[in-house]
This record gives sequence, C-alpha cells and structure tokens, in this order.
Amino acid sequence: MQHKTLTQFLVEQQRREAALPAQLRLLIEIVARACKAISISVNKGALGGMLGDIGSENVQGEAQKKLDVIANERLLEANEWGGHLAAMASEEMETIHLIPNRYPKGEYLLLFDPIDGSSNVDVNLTVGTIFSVLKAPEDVSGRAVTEEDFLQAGTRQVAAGYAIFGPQTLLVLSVGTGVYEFGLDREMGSWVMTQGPLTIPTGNREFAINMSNERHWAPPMRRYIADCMAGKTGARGADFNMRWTGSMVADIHRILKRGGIFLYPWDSRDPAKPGKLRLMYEANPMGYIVEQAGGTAFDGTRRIMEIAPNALHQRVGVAMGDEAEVARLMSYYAEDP
Ligand code: AHM
Ligand code: MG
Repeated sequence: MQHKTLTQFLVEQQRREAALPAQLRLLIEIVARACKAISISVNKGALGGMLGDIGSENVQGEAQKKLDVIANERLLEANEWGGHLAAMASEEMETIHLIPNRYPKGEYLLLFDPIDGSSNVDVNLTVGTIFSVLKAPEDVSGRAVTEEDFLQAGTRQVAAGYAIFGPQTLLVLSVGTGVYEFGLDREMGSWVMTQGPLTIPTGNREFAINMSNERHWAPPMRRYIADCMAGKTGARGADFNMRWTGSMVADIHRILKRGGIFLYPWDSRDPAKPGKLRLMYEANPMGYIVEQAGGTAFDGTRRIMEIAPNALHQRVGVAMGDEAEVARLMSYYAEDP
C-alpha cells in the first residue's frame, strides 16, 4: 500500500475549503524537518556526546541537558529564515526569540518544549518535542513583537503537535481537522502517515500520575486516585492500572492510542507554581491534540485552553484524556472547590 507523506497530507489540507494557509504549511514542514534533526541527535546518544548536563540552568531553575540546548538550537535555526514566523518562544529560553532583521517576518508565533521528559534522556527512555502555533497580532509587521503578543489562550492555537522519540520516531499533528500520526521513514527521509484521524478510546481504566506527590494534592485529586486504587469493592467497582513514564509526550501518546487519563495536578508545595507543567509549551498544545482526538483537558477549575495566560512560563495543573474520566474528576472538584 502506498502511504501518504506529510507533504501530501499538508497539500490536501491546503486544498480544503477552509484551506491551510501556505505559511502555516511551510511552518509545519520546517518544524517536522527540525524534529528529524533532533531525532538524529537523540539517537546518537553517548556515541555522539549527546548525553549529560551542560552545567547551566534554564529560566525554570532546572538543570539543562545537552540535548535540551541542542534541540532548542535546531528549532531556532530551522525556523528563522523561512519568512513564516514573527517570533518564537521556548521552555528553555527566558524571553522570546525575534526573527533577525535579515529575514522577512511572517504571520505566526511558534512555541516549543525542545526536549520534553529530558530527565529520561540519559537512561534511554522516550522523550519528545512539543510545539504550538499561534497567529501573531496583525499589527506586528510594523513593530517589534513582544512577550504579550504570545499571551493568547490555547483556543487560539492554529496547529499543535509533538514528535516522539521512542522505539519508533513519530510526529503527531493537528491543524484543527483531527489528529494524524506520521512515522519517520529513515530510508526515504520522510514522514509517512501511519494513522489518523486518531480518537481516544473510551473506558480504559488506566491512570498516569506521579504518586510520590500525593500528600501535596488537593482533596478532590486525592479522592479521585483513592477511588481508582480501591479496586472492585470501591466506589469505581473496578480495578485500575497505573503507568507513569516521566515524559508527558509518551504518556499522552499512550492515552491517544489506548485511552485513560493523564494527571499532573495542582499541588500545595509552592503557591507560585500551581503545577509542574507549563501552560504555553505543554498543557495547551497537548490539550489541543487531546481535544482534537475527542478528549478533554482541565486544570482543576476550567478548560485548559480557555485560560488567559499571564506569563510566558506560567504553570498549570493538568488533567487530560478520556472525556468520562476527566468529567468525573471535574465533578469531584465541583463538589469540593
Ligand atoms: P521537562 O519538560 O523539563 O522534561 O518536564 C516535563 C516533564 C513531563 O514530560 C512529565 O510529565 C513530568 O515532567 C515528569 O515529572 P516528574 O519528574 O515529577 O515525574
Ligand atoms: Mg516538558
């Protein structure tokens, strides 16, 4: 069977009635190409001197891995010259990255987490690259882009996706017309569609959470997990299974394929950090993918994609996946706000 390439898919999207704009198509092709380069670096590991810390901290105060920095550079370099972007923002950079004056400025804003799950890099477990695309305000062609231009709700995303570097390298993407998966064919050097549109299977009794934080969670979160843990004789009347990879991309990918719920909830440790995950680089793009696949994404009080951001590196509580499971958790929060 002849498989469809990413390029063919994007051309088809361009020919639809609600056409994918040419600049957005170019943007996705370039991000996908950068993800190929990142995949090569990830695969080289120790043989290419890719492992370990670089000895610096990022804006979040986290130790930066060599691959965090390399992947960040690959994405910046690949996306500077095409004329499709007004600016970029990254989990690994304190502030936004402007397009150099020597290149034309485009209509879009690109945000990314270059290596998500980077604590897994040195132990050869799955990591990924997450990206989110917003439209720049119309007047940016005549002025400098600012951080405020990026502070748009997730509902304004025009595309989002992730590359996952696991046993296979895959690209999972939505341009607002469902979620599609592409595998990296290393012989051809191209992304080839392997599945889509993806729909989250319902009813899988599997949750993903870092249980070691239990004592810090809010009461409704503790109740939800206690019910899952109680087994057949408890409130849920069923046994649940648990999985936690330490890479959001891997946990969300599993949920897209076989269902369940992913949780990194609000916790009480640091009032300035309502959760671990970042709204703009993790929760919004993954929320977009999950909703496009029929799931729900919720922060404890509201739909994640409706949050009006107040800072580029803002953190947020995250619950996403199977709509029925997220709805149940939402009802616990509503009963005990
Ligand atoms: P990172 O982007 O710095 O790698 O951090 C995000 C990761 C997520 O992929 C994952 O769900 C979470 O952090 C794991 O956290 P923990 O170390 O508490 O298990
Ligand atoms: Mg991350």
